[in-house]
Amino acid sequence: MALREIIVVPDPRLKQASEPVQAVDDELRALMDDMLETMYAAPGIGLAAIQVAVPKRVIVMDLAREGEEPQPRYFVNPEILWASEETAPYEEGCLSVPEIYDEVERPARVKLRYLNYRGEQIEEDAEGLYAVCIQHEMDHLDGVLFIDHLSRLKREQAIKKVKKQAKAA
Ligand code: K1U
Ligand code: ZN
Repeated sequence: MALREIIVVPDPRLKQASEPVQAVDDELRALMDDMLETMYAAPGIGLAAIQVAVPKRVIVMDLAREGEEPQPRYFVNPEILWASEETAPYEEGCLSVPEIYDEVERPARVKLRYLNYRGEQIEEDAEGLYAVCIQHEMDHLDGVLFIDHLSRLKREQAIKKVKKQAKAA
């Protein structure tokens, strides 16, 4: 396993749509292993492949709290089959927009279909932080960042702040 570099705004690769995966094979599992290690090291609770500059429709996630057993989850070619009309707000962050947090309103519950680490097709319902995180990560697969859900002013301020941090580093 290896740590990969997480790309940050305004890197144009974050705006590109990712390609569907053709096969869940050992090469893809090696990418998912690297992504999980990179996500834990950041630290974060989710990561899309494009954040490590790989334009594939792959996501990793672990929503276990500190002190709990790790619960790694892997999503290949995820699809949202249904989203609730009811929405819920959540203060989101993103490893590709470091140190910026803001409230985003999204459907409160979704039904998902995806392939897991073994390539098996899974359908399940998500709510709470799971629903927030999978929608945030699936946005990445379509080149959408959580700041794209904010006003233009807030988005431009966020990018300016990240650029300033990068210069100071
Ligand atoms: O960059 C990402 O896509 C990961 C992002 C996921 C996310 C967080 C909050 C709402 C929606 C999606 C993060 O993991 S940001 C870091 C973070 O939330 C966190 C880090 C350490 C402990 C707990 C949370
Ligand atoms: Zn993100």
